[in-house]
Amino acid sequence: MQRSIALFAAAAALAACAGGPGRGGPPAGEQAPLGAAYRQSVFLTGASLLFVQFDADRDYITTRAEAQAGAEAEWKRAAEGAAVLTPIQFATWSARALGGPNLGPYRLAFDTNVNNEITAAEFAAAILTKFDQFDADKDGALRRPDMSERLPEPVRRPGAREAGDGPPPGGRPPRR
Ligand SMILES: [Ca+2]
Ligand SMILES: [Ca+2]
Ligand SMILES: [Ca+2]
Repeated sequence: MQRSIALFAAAAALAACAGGPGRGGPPAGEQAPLGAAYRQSVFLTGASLLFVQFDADRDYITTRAEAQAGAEAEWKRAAEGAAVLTPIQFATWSARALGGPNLGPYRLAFDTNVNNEITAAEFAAAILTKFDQFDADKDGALRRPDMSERLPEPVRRPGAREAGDGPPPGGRPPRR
């Protein structure tokens, strides 16, 4: 008898933990968009690290002017006096500034003419292009929520089990 009570208590404690901090936190009206955001797999890339770094006056808002000045300063750090960045130099900078080659933005986003060299102009343009992508309301300012990105929605065809898995079952008639 004692034992089963103890087990029940442990199970209840586990269930409470599983509920997480969301329970009893913000009102339901505020919680709904957060839940939706999690379902849409929101993530941050190396670009957000840059724009946070470029927020020179630390007001949690990166203006386009701050981004431009930041890009110019970052170019000097990345190029270390060189006229262009080679792929190896870019990889070195990317590891330091962006957290590595897998977080993006990627080298080809900078090397727009694909000649294996990144110029100062290409470097700044790539950063400002990313700024403009993030700046959805086009007010020339990025706030932290603007910097999160979402995984693309998986393409689901009616009747298909998984994308690229062949024709949907029972869909088209067999080939003759
Ligand atoms: Ca700022
Ligand atoms: Ca180039
Ligand atoms: Ca904005």
